[in-house]
Amino acid sequence: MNTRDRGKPLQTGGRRGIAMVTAVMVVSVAAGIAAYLIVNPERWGRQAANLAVIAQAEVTARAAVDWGRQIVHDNTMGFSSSRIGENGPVAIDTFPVDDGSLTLLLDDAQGKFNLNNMVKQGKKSDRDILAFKRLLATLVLPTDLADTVVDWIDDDEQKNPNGAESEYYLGLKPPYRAANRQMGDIGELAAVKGFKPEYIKTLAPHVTVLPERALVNVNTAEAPVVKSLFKGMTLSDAENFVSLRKAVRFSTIASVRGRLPRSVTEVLDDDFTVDSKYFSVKVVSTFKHAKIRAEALLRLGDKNLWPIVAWYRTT
Ligand SMILES: [Ca+2]
Ligand SMILES: [Ca+2]
Repeated sequence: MNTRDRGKPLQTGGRRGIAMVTAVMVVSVAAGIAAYLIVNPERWGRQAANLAVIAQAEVTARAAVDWGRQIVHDNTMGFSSSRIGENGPVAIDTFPVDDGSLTLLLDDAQGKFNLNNMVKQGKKSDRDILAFKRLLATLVLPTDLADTVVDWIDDDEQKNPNGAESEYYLGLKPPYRAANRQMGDIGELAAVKGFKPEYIKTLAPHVTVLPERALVNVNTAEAPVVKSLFKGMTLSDAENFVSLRKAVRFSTIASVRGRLPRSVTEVLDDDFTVDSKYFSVKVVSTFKHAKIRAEALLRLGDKNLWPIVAWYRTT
């Protein structure tokens, strides 16, 4: 018998041993549950009822998101004179449902600067980086933060002059690596070099992360973000621009170009958009004593269909 043959019975015996231990553990756990049910039937019943209530609140939250999809669909089909987000978020407050209520808040998701735009196909996009630096400057934040975000997102490990790649993050306690992929949540900024909590607090109302390159919609962006899109634009210019569009929305890129101040001399068609395909929906679902908070990102696709849910999460 060679070494390999000699090993087989031992391995089989080892598996049997593991199976025995597993079986004993399963029986022990089952016996523990049975004993708990016998000793605490009322408590078990309350816990089961609690889970059922929470599940119902969750189902209602998901139904509310579907309601939001329908509203976005109807709105973007042109049944309304203005798009969601152009006059602020659309709110449906405490709509009653059986044994509970739900609250819905719908908004345009492209009225903020999309941090993921700064990297195109894994490589940095200088024009978008400059736009973000202008936004940081307007908010009186260090412009170097743009370089660290770009390194966090780009797919290489080559550090930008003021950036940081895994070499830096691996020196932290606890160590971790640069994501080297698109950001999935704005909360990731807390892991990026240089982002103090107060910086994130200042920046958060003006930035977002969308799952693809998605331009800022100038019909919904606030003045600091509008200013960041156009080199040479002052904050006062941007505030005038926002006042103007509140009276009449911009329906074409050309109509925006015609309304820009003379100080803005260079504009490309893919610097901004006048229509959005991403919308956010926030839901609060209450059923009996359970409350679920959820949010979802909706993306328009086929205009005849409801938007798809890009992601859904409870918060
Ligand atoms: Ca990188
Ligand atoms: Ca890099």
